[in-house]
Amino acid sequence: MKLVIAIIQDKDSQRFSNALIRENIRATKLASTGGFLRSGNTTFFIGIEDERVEDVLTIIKENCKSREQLVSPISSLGGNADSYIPYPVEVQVGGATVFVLPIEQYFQF
Ligand code: 2BA
Repeated sequence: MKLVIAIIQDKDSQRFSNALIRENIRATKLASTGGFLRSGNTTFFIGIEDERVEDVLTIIKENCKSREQLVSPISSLGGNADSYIPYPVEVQVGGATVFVLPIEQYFQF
């Protein structure tokens, strides 16, 4: 069994969630924040049998798009002068950042 951790953009979250439900794949969705943009993204925890990991990766690729995002000085201000960027910067975000971890033990009580 593996744990797939997928960090995706909020805009893709509902579509991705629906695709997982259609394929009968269980997941937990967490609201998260990117350390760089400091804007919201969504992190999915998906516990899945080894032989279905590829299916999950395919669903991620089909439902999560890469987008250009402009970082404005205002939105990059985290209340800390060190993080101030004095001009707009374009960054490419996503489609998804994915980690696949081995699961040592899995219980449901
Ligand atoms: P953020 O940290 O908000 O990063 C958003 C996008 O900004 C990144 O897209 C990347 O294109 C750019 N970026 C991040 N750090 C940068 C830096 N130091 N200099 C220049 N550009 C930078 P993605 O790479 O697609 O990442 C999307 C989100 O996935 C990230 O949001 C973060 O929440 C997560 N993530 C990415 N790599 C990660 C990692 N190694 N560990 C944990 N989370 C990660």
